[in-house]
Amino acid sequence: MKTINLPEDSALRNRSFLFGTATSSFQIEGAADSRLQSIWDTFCEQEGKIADSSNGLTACEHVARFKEDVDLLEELGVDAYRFSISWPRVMQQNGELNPQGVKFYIDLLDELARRGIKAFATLYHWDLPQYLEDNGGWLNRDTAYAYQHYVACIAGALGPRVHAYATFNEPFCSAYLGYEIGVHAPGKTGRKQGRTAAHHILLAHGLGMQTLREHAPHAQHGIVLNFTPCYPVSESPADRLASLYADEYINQWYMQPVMEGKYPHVIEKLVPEERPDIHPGDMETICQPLDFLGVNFYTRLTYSAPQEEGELFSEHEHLPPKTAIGWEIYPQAFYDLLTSLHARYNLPPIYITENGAAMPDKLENGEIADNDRIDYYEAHLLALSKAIDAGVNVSGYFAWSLMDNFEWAEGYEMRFGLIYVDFETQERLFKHSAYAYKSLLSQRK
Ligand code: IFM
Repeated sequence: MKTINLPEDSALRNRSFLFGTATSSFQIEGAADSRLQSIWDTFCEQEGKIADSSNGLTACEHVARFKEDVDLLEELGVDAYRFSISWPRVMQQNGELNPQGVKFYIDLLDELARRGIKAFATLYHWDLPQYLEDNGGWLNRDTAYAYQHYVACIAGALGPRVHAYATFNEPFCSAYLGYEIGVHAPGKTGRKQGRTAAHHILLAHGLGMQTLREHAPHAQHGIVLNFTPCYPVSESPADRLASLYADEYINQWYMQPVMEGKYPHVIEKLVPEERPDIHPGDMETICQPLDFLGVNFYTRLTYSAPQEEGELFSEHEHLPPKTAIGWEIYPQAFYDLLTSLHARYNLPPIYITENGAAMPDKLENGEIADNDRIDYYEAHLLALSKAIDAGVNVSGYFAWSLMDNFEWAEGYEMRFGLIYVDFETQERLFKHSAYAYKSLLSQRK
């Protein structure tokens, strides 16, 4: 069986470097009848939004099978598990906790603790309660305060069980994909909407950080941002400028406010009506000290000068080689990203909170020989190892994902798991990549 090979002296071969796997609530939990409706339930009900017309009602039945899933984590030998808390599962519409939902997470956390696995909980991984969306969702500033209330309630209820909290997972996806180009829930479009949603989510992050410091002082707190590094297609000044604007619009729009309390210069390129409404004090609230920065990395994109009036850049198709979801495999960008963030910002310790690949897995003779995924992991872990050698402070790495799950607009067609899930029978099966990950983890010194 293929293995993941790293140099003998790699920092990743040291036991002090934390390894884990990641999931999120809507993608795995199922048990939709015991929680409020979320914006993703509503989105899935609309025709043509999800590639295989599926939904998250059942998913991986994780609520019913969480003990079995924690067994799998233990068998993999991970140090930590990153999951998300479903706001619509733990809160009721009247603003009070839902005891049944809270009990599920307490049971999960206690089970993880029994196996010595650290819990990394994300407080928002895209499943906004639908009743809040009915009031404007992230376009409504009040949602940031509703989020703060939810954070205070759940952090208090879970007590000292959580090792690290992330306020948000990938605000770019919620704001841009959900409110600007409409390919994710709630499916709204328009630049003003996208920028407004981003601002309110960032505001909620800042409020959430303040609340976590008060209600969960024992834990580490941070945020998880996704980065798609931007490269110019040529060295021409126009292409380089376009690529810079793309980076500011897609990546730094979230990073710079969180780290430095300001939006990147590209905001000045937007007409005033497209800019978010920033109230006095907002940027200071957003810029809270972080215990860690979560970095999600999958791929890069290339850019050239805009073709049309009003555009800032022109984005190109992914180049080969690609994963099953069509994203370029370019591990050099992972190294470039980490070293450039390190050079530019005064960073807290980083966790790589997601990295992985959808591959065209084939179940043959009861096995999935996903050598392509093993190659992906090896190349990216190597890039990470080199970035650490170059001085970047990275404390841990989470593979996305523990198991195949509901891949948003792609439904169940894209499989990112180390563990295969048969969605008919809910049987779980270690892929060869899971054995390779397990072997890498067990050989640490
Ligand atoms: O499945 C998603 C996850 O929910 C957020 N980050 C990217 C993954 C792969 O698309």
